[in-house]
Amino acid sequence: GTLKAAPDGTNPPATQIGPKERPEPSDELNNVVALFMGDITTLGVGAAVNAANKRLRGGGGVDGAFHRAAGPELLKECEKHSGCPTGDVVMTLSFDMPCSKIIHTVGPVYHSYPKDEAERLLASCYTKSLQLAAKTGLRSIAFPALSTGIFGYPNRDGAAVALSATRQFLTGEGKGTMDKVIFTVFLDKGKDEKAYKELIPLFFPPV
Ligand code: AR6
Repeated sequence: GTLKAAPDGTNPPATQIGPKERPEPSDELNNVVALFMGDITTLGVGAAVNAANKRLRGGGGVDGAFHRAAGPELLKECEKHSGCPTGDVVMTLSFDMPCSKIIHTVGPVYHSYPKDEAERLLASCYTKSLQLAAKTGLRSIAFPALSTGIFGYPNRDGAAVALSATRQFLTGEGKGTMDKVIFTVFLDKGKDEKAYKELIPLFFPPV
């Protein structure tokens, strides 16, 4: 949670790691947030969030895993949509997957935006996914580490954005809407696991 001053001492750091002030500890909130190491497509949650691309036509990474797990019907349903802008969300059926719905969201390609814009777009993916799940009456949601794979968002910064947006939602407009918000880190990525294990207690401090 320490902030490094910019080398010239003027600019604020582009990405704040950890909240500005220690948030109010809450058992109720802490019980909502969970970390899962493994394949997101196996989870029987209300909404499983896919890290898609703007065309919504499948791809590699976790997107490939969603399409393999859901089956070919998913691509057919995605083809009904003209696409999805960066920072936005589209909901589809889940077909052969155990979750109730899939929320496809498109994270920013990290190097295509100024840092603060990339951060705003990534936060929007988390916030809009939570809003859409809540609006649909789904009380649990699982996220992959959006944008941190092929799209190149730094793992630790990405985790901070995810946790910050989630805390803001759960303590504000989304109060009481979610039983579980699960952050999944994939087996081959020790980096995300480390980032979430360090940052969860900063954004959701133990009581
Ligand atoms: N379960 C959970 N997490 C996973 C899984 C899985 N089965 N598979 C990978 N991850 P990425 P992005 C993690 O690259 O950076 C696609 O081509 C992975 O380790 O899937 O948002 C799309 O079509 C990483 O931590 O998504 C887009 O074009 C995280 O999921 C583009 O990639 C996200 O990595 C999106 O890139």
